[in-house]
Amino acid sequence: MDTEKKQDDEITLKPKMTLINGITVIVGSIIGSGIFVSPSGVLKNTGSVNASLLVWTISGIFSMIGAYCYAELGTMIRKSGADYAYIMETFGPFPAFVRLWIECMIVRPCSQAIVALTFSQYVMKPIFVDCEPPDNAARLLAACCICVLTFVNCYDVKWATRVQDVFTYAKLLALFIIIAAGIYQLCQGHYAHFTFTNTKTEVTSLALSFYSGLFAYNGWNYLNFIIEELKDPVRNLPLAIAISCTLVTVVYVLTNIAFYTTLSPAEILGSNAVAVSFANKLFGPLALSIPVFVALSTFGAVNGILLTSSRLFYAGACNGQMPEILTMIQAQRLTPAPSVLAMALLSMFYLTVSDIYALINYVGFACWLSIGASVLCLPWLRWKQPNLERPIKVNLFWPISYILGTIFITVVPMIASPYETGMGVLMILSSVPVYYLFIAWTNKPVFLQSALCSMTVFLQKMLVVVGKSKKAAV
Ligand code: LEU
Repeated sequence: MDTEKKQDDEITLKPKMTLINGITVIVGSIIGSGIFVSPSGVLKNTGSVNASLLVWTISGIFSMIGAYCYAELGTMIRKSGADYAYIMETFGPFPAFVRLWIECMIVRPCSQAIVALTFSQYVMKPIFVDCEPPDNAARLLAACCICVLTFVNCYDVKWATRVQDVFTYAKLLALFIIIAAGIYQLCQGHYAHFTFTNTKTEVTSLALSFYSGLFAYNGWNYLNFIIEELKDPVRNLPLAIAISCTLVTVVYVLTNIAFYTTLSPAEILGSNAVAVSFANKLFGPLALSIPVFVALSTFGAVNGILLTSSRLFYAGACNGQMPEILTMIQAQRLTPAPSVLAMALLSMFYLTVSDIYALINYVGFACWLSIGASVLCLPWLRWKQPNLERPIKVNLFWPISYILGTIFITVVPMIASPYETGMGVLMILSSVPVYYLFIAWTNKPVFLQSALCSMTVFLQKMLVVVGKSKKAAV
């Protein structure tokens, strides 16, 4: 009885998410803007339609292999923060901090800003039919989208997962409509574009085509970030991963096939909103529904990124590698409000950067490299800690294949574009002074410690948040 009461009093994130919520978190995070904008990026670098379809299929399989490895890691190390927790457990605090830094400070907020911008551009498309929407208006609307979702995520985890569910169904519906139209087109004999003509053979462009494809599949590891909130994770995590990754791969490949039944390679290359061009050709007056669906899709993806990324901040703070305020949970709503707000503020900061697409290129290779490093934890832990309980044990063939794939997609572009790589390396290196100043330096002068402490208390009062198990102190 006492224990129950103790459990009741403890302020912590509760496992509220079911299998279906888990699937929608993954599918809803993966499907965002990529399937609507990446087809041109993939085609540009492969040269032919059939080679593009192969890249889309292989990217899906590659993501599935990664996700399968993450199922072993996630059920073995059941901690929020995923990659960060695995690297911490395997390689220690410094590499884990570097991973946390790249992901929290650059990759996630940048991706969120990009997806939010795609949202606002599609929302405004029906108003600005013949021209590009004004840049500032797009950024402002993207900020509004982030603010609304920040409120939802601070208010109730249930609401956040409900938003995720509804928008996932909406985006799947949009893709199913496109696929059905594609099947109809195929039955009418429209398959003239499916050839290998003009396929590029340079290794570099092949690697770059995978960058575009993999961006669209990115998000398959997001459920691992919030595993502490998933009910029965040993059963639900692997099931959710398997169902979502298969679904997304099939849907993405079929959607691309549908695009190519109707649009020529030249038309795809010339369009930065492929789905809209497709709909304009086939759906007549109903074409307007597609930008609406794309807007819904990206809105849901922003929610997925916010929901999962805030837990990364939270996990980092719980390990003493982020400010203490981020470990705190809103006393009445039981949501990690400070982490959600931190993520939202950073994303809005990136909305003010003039060329955020360039920024994400700089860190693209770091992103895949660090996911590869997390997969490396799997064989490493098998070797170093063979007795850890592993509810799922994958064949070592899979992590090794994934790591080889990672080496290909990171090393080749590194050699081909040293400038982007240099910028990426600089961003990674910026974590070193931060680590030594704020984390490794433990005996800071008293005035600095008390200043940091008063700031935490001030923010704590402002946000009405408390640390884990400290309800009585409120
Ligand atoms: N896969 C997502 C998309 O296509 C992006 C990712 C960074 C969540 O928009």
